[in-house]
Amino acid sequence: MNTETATPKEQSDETYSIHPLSGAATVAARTLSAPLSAEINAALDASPKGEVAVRSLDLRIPLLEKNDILAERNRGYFLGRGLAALNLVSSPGAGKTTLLERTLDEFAPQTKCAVLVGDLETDNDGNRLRRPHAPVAQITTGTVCHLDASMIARAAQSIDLAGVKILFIENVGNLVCPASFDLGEQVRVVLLSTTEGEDKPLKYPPIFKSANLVLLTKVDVADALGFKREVAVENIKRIAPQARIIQLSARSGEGMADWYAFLRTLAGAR
Ligand SMILES: Nc1nc2c(ncn2[C@@H]2O[C@H](COP(=O)(O)OP(=O)(O)OP(=O)(O)O)[C@@H](O)[C@H]2O)c(=O)[nH]1
Ligand SMILES: [Mg+2]
Repeated sequence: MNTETATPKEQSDETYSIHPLSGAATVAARTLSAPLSAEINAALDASPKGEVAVRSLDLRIPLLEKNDILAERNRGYFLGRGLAALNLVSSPGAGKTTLLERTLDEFAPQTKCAVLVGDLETDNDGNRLRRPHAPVAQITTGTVCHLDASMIARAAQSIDLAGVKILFIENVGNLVCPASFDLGEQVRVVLLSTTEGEDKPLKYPPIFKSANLVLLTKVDVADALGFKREVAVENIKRIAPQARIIQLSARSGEGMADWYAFLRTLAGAR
């Protein structure tokens, strides 16, 4: 039973909300994105209704570029703090939270980690991840099918990042939408589970093309499912030759040492 007291849900004028569940920030962090965000939002408000989606703004910042600008600010902020941010993306249920639960138990006691986790509704994943030694905040997006850079900027300020070397961002379970949204991460990790079939890299290429690392998860049940690991690896290599591949199971522990070695290298490089 976690003895920490959850802080009240943060009020927001946005449609999403952020709930620091453990390791909440005790002092207000410096504002990360508000000034730029306000400037861009003012320009958006000033634009005639319906036009913003199809033409450049006066600032010559198309709509999606707003996210990219905020993502670059996040990246600089994370680098400046000496932490590595990983964006974990996958279809629903590929095993993101289970992997992070085990990682927080086995890896985070030596190397301080924090987690921002996104879901449309519920604090379930955030509560699964709550540990006394790891700050965790849940972002509930409402109807939005992905996290974006402004959500991450606000959520990162809601927890105490002092001493944190690795910041995990568990994205909303979705193999399509998160591909277009840079969060300011250093490493994009795409999870493909054995329960999904070997062909997913071929059918959903954008997300795999954007990966730095692909984790083939739930390998403990591969044989029972008739899942052909070598075919999946071949498909990943075809679509994402740039990505490193690690096969693992957060249940049996197979491959977890490779994952931790990857994280250790990342943390050591900060
Ligand atoms: N056999 C097996 N099952 C696993 C493994 N990892 C996760 N699972 C199971 O897969 C289901 C989904 O796992 P989660 O960790 O909740 O998946 P998720 O990607 O966080 O799901 P969303 O956040 O809803 O997208 C759960 O029933 C887990 O117990 C694994 O390595 N092996
Ligand atoms: Mg999850």
